[in-house]
Amino acid sequence: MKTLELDKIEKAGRQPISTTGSLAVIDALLSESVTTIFGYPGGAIMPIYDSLFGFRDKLNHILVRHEQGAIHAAQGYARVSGKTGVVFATSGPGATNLVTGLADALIDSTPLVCITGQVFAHLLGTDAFQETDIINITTPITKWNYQITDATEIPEVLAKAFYIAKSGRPGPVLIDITKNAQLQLFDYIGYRPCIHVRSYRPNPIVRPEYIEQAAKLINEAKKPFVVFGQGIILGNAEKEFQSFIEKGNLPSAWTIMGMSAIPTDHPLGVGMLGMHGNYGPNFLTNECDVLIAVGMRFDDRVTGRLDKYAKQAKVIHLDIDPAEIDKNVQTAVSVWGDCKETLPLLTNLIENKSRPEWFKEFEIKKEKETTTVIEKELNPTEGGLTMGEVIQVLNELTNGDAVIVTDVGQHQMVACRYAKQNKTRSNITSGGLGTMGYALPAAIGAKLGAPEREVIAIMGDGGAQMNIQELGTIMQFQPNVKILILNNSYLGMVRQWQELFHEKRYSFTDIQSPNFVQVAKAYNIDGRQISQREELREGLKQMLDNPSSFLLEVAVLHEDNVFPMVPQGKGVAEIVLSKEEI
Ligand SMILES: Cc1ncc(C[n+]2csc(CCOP(=O)(O)OP(=O)(O)O)c2C)c(N)n1
Repeated sequence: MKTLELDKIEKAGRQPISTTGSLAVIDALLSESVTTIFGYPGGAIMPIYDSLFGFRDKLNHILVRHEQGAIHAAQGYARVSGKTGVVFATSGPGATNLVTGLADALIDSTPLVCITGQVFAHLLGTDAFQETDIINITTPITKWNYQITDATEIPEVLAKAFYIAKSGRPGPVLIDITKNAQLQLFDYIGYRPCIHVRSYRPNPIVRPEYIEQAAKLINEAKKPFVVFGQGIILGNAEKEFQSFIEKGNLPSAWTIMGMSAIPTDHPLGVGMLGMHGNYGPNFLTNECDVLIAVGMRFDDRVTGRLDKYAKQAKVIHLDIDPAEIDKNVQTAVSVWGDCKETLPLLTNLIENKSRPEWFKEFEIKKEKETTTVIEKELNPTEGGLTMGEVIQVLNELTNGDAVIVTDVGQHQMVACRYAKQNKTRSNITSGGLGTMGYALPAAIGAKLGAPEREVIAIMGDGGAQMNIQELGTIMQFQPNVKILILNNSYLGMVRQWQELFHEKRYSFTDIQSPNFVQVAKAYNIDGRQISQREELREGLKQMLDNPSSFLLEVAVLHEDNVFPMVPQGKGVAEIVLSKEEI
């Protein structure tokens, strides 16, 4: 993009022009085609906000109600749009309020550039007002961070920040800029995007011999099984992945982060992996002969006890991050590379085989899960509402076209188990860090990142109260976000563990909530509370049909449990379908 500063430089015959550090920040954002910023101002970032004032028509700044809201909103924005999320925060408490979101974005590979203000350089290390050493605080939770104390560094450092955030395995970058650097006039010669950083290899060269070895293993396999993660979505390789599994006729299961990379009703999709994933894919991980992992990182919630994980299988791992290969699971063949590049090479070499017996095993397990768990969860006829039936009716009303943003807990697991999703980038959740309070701000960001899509935030009554202040952001900026609170009057997931593993000692998990509908109404957001089965469809319809944001609180069963479950410390084949089996 041609920016205003560049215009001036061209007019000046490509001579340096005198500009401030803060205008150079704005110029960097415009050059990187940033259109949306989530932020909150304060003393140490005021020069940047002052420069932003003149560019409000080009840069849509969303004033959140808490910096944690800003960073989760930027995450939601990045996850649905594939762009880099941008955050502004001031020094001290503004910056430390970003910590949870940075950790979340790092573990979930979300590209962010966070710009924090910092005290004047001459005050650094003096315990100045709102001084905090955000660089040391965030070093282990950023892909890269850097402090700028001189304006001349701004263009190059920001270019590097955007490059590092988005390239290779994406992640969050934090750039801390002292106030003097923001105010400083310097000779500016324009913004140059970064395309290379020494010793950083985000695009590895693919080695054909490993592709050949992987193809040979797949072609010889009797029971091949694909497990895939978010790498497919991050690599925009959904089509390549679908061609791969379709050509090989390979049963494929997703991690929570990989969900929606293929439609959830794809005939080769055998369900979700993980502690509360589906019975078949978890159990049969320990029956396959070749396990093909694509863009996933063998998280412990997926593997269960590692020494009991897929020991019989030869493992092929395709990943862009070499640090993930052989980290948790020993591979027979590793294919280091961008799966958009590696998958078509592999597809070329694999054979199409029908494997009726192997697919039958998945079907048998699915039937068992359906009769013992799914049927009761989705189609109860008496008693209180279940979370599953809420998701089931929502599927019918949205036809699987909505972006589902979940918080953390039982509702998250139930939503991910049962939501129908037709399009990629439809499942936005805090997978790796499990951050309660994520959903409401992330949904705001998701709506801004994909305005044409229906965005539904699904939360528990606990998590709903963790960033509830972001209703104020919705009131002011009017993103059309639907808010669905599944209220079981407990911190449900912790209560479930207390019931199953702590002899039902419910230690501080019964939580009181405000009248959520009244709270929403105080923020000018319409809402409704329902508790009866007869009201469910009509209540959800009212929410979806409302032309603007709407909060629907559904009172669900208080002590329902999410099954199946791979109990902590157990192997994936020790997955249980009910509490009696524990
Ligand atoms: C910030 C944060 N604090 C604590 C936890 C631990 N935790 C995981 S699930 C959960 C309960 C969530 O309760 P609620 O939001 O009501 O959802 P439910 O499980 O009932 O669906 C808690 C406390 C967490 N994941 N995140």
